Amino acid sequence: MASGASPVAMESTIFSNLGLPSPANTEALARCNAAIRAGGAEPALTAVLNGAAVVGVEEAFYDQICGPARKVAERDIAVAVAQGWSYGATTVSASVALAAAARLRVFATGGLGGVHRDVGESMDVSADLKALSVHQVITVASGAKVFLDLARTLEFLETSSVPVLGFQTDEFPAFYARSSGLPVPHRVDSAEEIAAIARAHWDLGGGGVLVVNPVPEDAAIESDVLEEAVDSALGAASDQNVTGPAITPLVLAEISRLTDGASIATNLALAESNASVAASIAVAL
Ligand code: PSU
Ligand code: MN
Repeated sequence: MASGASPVAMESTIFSNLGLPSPANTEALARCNAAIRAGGAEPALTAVLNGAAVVGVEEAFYDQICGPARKVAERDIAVAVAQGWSYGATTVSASVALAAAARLRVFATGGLGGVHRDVGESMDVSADLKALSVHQVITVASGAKVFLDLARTLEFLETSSVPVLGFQTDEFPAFYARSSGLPVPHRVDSAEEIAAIARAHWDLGGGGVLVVNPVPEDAAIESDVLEEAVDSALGAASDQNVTGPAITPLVLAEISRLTDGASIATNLALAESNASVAASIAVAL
């Protein structure tokens, strides 16, 4: 930052054993880094490593990043630091909090956490949504993860006063699929437009801005195939009585099994595309 680089923050959960299987996780990290650098920006991976909250993990730690982790949401950062966890993998909420603390303004991820479909019973709403409303960071994601309740996730973002900007799209993307049938409140077509909106939002004391970028067309999964996989993955989670933070890793792994690994290639492509869009926004800012 001192040398004038435009940093783009990233989370580590997606690259750990809680996100993508090996070796796809190593490939994902390399592709996201390359996409950010190709866009003229500088990657800043976040994690808790050996009790230190890090923004800008050095390459020497990549083996650790792509290995076994404990999941760290925003509220867990303090615990992981004080207890000296060897590897706490940051979720979106933790990454956005750390990015803001280090004065980084742009963050790229795959898919956001959000409102779970069984929210009526579980009250499970990801801390990602609250972090987005509080911290002055632009998050670029392919919407929220498709096994969530996307309509309620959008409602929650409205209640939290988070501007939701469709990047070159009129629809809220469905993570592995380009379309959810839900309109975005606003469409934007350039990085400069996003930078101007974020500056105006921050001038008014606003928090985060969400930019949603659909997965590239050639990597998208057909919506009907996806819905079937999601239904049976959620069924498996409920049969195994998995709840709380363990749900997301299990459901992602089940969808990968049910799509014969297709969802992994899709996840890599969308993360890379989001990294590239985030780089252009960081440069524009
Ligand atoms: N998107 C992915 N892979 C992931 C996640 C999102 O493509 O592993 C992770 C992110 O770290 C996100 C977290 O913040 O899942 C949400 O978990 P929860 O629903 O428990 O808040
Ligand atoms: Mn949750």
